[in-house]
Amino acid sequence: MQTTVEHPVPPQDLSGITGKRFIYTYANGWQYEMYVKNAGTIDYRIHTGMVGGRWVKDQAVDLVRLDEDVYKVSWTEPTGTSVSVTVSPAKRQLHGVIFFPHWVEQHPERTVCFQNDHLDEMAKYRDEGPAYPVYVVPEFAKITLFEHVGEDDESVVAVGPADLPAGFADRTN
Ligand code: FER
Repeated sequence: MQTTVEHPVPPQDLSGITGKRFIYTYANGWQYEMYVKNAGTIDYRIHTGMVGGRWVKDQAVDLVRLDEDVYKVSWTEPTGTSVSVTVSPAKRQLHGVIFFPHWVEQHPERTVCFQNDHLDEMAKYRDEGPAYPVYVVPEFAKITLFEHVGEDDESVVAVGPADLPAGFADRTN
């Protein structure tokens, strides 16, 4: 069905992305893992890159289906970093745009932790800034692993990147 000015929202069947875990490597070499826990929440781990070692549970996101096999996940972190990721599961392709506040570019190591245990600290850093100039990182990525693990499973992302079995992020399918 075509969209119209009165009805601009295309069909929103999210079953192709909810309950999925995927691991991907951006063109700049940064390797990430996202678990779409449900239609409004992700857990994730950052395996390598500027903030490699960082991991987060229960990040609230906006998730939409743009088209057949195209989804967009967007959110703002407690650090002030904003992210918008477009995912094409069947094509195993992804495009992310990360908008880092200036303080994260200056001190990326401050955000490398299990963020849920440091929410007050992150909010303090965010409010101290400086926020500007924003460091924008737009990159394509290849999805190297994509699997259905089911929704709302707290065991999918339960430990930090450093505490995973050897080779965990290198598995492909
Ligand atoms: C991603 C890009 C960036 C992602 C998470 C981030 C889970 C988070 C960045 C940050 O807070 O430092 O693809 O996926």
